[in-house]
Amino acid sequence: MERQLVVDGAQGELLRIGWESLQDTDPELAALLDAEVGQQNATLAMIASASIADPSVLAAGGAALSNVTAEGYPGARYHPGAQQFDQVENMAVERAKQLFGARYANVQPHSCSSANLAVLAALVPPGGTILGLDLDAGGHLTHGSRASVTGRHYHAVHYGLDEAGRIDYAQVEALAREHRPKVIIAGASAYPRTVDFARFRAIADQVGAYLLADISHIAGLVAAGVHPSPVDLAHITTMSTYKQLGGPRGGLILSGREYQTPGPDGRTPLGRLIQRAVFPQSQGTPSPASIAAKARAFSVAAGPGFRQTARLIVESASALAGELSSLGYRILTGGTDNHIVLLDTTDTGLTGVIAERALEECGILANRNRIPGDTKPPLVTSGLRLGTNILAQRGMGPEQMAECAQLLHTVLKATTALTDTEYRIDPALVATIREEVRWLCARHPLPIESPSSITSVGTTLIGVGP
Ligand code: DSN
Repeated sequence: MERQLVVDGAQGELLRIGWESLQDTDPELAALLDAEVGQQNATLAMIASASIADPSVLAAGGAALSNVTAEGYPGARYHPGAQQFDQVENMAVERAKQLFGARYANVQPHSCSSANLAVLAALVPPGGTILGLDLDAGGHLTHGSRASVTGRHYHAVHYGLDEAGRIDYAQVEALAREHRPKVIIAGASAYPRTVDFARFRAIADQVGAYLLADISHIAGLVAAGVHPSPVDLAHITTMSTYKQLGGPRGGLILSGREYQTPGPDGRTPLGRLIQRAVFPQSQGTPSPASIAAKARAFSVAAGPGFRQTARLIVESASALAGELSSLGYRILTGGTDNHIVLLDTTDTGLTGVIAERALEECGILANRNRIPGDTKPPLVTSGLRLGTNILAQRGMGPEQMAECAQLLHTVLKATTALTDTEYRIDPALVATIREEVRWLCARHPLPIESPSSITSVGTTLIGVGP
């Protein structure tokens, strides 16, 4: 009789046994992991590059599939034993294509930085010219910053923003005509406005460049149809899967109607070039459990709940920008079209890093960010970047943004800078704000929150806990 290979619930049992074993054998590590869940529940996370993974995504990422080593692609592996993994990877590819309306997907990149490196390696010879948004204007390291290999191995030229803080498309065009880049990169890490991918494509066509759209920050909005999609406009689209997609740490490469367009050699289709550029040219073995988690996340993102959250993200960010403006803060570009609100901290007398640290003490997470014309170094900065991804995942909408803005305002107003990095704030006020934040979070629990943790936060606050 054939041996039974399918054991219902085996993976779940393994996760349960694993957790029990961790608690028994490594209580210190288990306690840290537990504390992280508690902290995420009780903290107002406004990190623009973060989202919360559904528990089913976390479970897939912890699967025994992780034990499979299989280089290559489904059906063409360099190791045996990839029956399940082949199906999982094909599933992830198909789900990614369906979610974004793409014709080609590569789910193997370990991050979007890896994805960008692979795409550039495929399309640009060493020393070739690339054109991307300047880091100080909101670009990303892998868009040609000198701090990244992309700024060292390629001749990187940068466009910036106009006086209103919007992408200066006239400058993009002028620089493209002058430098004839092989690749133009459209994408940002700190840009609160809609990106005009059609305009980028028109410029790329004028100079015979490939257009790479890096949508890491707005992947969720694009998937939900809340931001215009670049997938059929750009030659290649890249993204991280965790920033706004609620997926695992990882990257994704897509191509739409250009997937069969010839690469720089005039022959090889882009899709085939990218396959090779990821494996074997820039990565070895893929991460099978991460790919399973991506497959799950793409499925979650295809659901109606995700679209609703995406709309809430944008409406909340806009409301937050409005509330902060009325409290007297200078919001870059005067508002936002996406999930990002950029605040200039100069008028508050605080640097970005002080604002970040004072807020963190009070249970609010937002990170420092350089702003155009910033005179402070990257570890200090004059800006604060806020994001509404996780607020919306908590079910918060525009009606909660007055409360969030008021919490931010109370902390920033009560903070006194002593130097660029040192500050003073009344510990009693910190304690009060922390409780207010915990209470707000308890009223809007995360998808990862268990009923018992909701109760314990609530009872602590009303003082009837043990
Ligand atoms: N790119 C960084 C950010 O936007 O925060 C991290 O992935």
